[in-house]
Amino acid sequence: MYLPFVYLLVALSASQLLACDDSSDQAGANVPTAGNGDGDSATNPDAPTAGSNTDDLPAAPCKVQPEDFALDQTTMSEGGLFAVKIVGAEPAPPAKFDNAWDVQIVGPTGDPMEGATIKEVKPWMPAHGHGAGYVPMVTATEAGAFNVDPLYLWMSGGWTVTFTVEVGGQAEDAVVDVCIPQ
Ligand SMILES: [Cu+2]
Repeated sequence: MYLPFVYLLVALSASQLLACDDSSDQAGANVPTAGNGDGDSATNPDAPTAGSNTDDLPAAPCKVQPEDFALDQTTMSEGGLFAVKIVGAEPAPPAKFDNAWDVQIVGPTGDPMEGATIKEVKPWMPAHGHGAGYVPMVTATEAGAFNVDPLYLWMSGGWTVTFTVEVGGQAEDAVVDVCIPQ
């Protein structure tokens, strides 16, 4: 009974160490996603690895199209508490690899919500079950306004970028769909 469990632990630890090494080589200051407390991160191929052949993976379908992306587009949170408004994007529309966004957390009036804080920004490719490899850094620029960098969308296809935001002691998610072209 014990041996397989021990082997699993060793395998998980080794994969986390490898993920950390990979990420620190590529982007000094950024914290790798593996080991940030997501229970499933150790078992997901979260970061691209050198020499991995992503051509073998099935295409990740897009819910939206690249040309649907527009600055000032808003995405409502799941319970209607707030919306994420993308007021700046580099590049626009989003492209493969590095992206950076300026967002506002807006209320029903469309104005930035002063007390809003972003708890987490999580890029995810649902079709393949992996993330971006780097935890985006969130920097408050004004009340209710934030810079998010990097959004490392390293594969073409459909991604979600989930914003977990707290306003007045309540937290909700808003899920922004992105399509990265070839
Ligand atoms: Cu993928």
